Amino acid sequence: MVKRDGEVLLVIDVQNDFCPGGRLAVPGGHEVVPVINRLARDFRHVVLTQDWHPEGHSSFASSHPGKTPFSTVAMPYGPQTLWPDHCTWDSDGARFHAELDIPHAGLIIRKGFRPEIDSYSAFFENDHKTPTGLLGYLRERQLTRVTCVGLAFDYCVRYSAEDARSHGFDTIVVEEASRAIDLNGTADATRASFRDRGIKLT
Ligand code: VGL
Ligand code: ZN
Repeated sequence: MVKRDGEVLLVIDVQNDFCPGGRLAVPGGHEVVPVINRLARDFRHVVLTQDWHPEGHSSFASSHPGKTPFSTVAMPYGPQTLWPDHCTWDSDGARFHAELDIPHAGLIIRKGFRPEIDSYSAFFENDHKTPTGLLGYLRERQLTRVTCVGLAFDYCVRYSAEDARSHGFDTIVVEEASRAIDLNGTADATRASFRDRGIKLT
């Protein structure tokens, strides 16, 4: 059933590096692809995001001598988890999964391209201030209900959904179309946060 005009599907970071074989593989990450392809057919409006980092990005453990992936460092904007190098712009790992098939997607938002700041949310970078432009796009297009899917459930999907909700969008996350990294309990913490904020989990 085709959704009404105010609805948008936000497809987060379905990129090779987040799928098995990639540099920051999310368990079962590739399994979301057919689910999202099917879901997308019901939406007139689809936005894709792409994690898009320069070489030597400050979120990479390799940029911090002596640090290992999945540890935390203090950044000017707050604590930052360090990751293996991933989604370096124009690399194969940064490309969308080859089977992602959403030709009618109207916008691709790239995020994390500033060397000194990471961006989980599709709306704001990790300082919670630097905008990606998505908020203005959705408002100008009069899209008021956001359905979030993709990778990873407990990072980029979580922060995108939370920002959508806190800016007044009716917000839904389809768990079957998402997979978690789950670093020490982050998947459960995400479900609890969604409950507290009125984000619907289906
Ligand atoms: C993501 C960690 C680092 C994500 C992106 O897409 O969830 N996670 N960069
Ligand atoms: Zn990243």
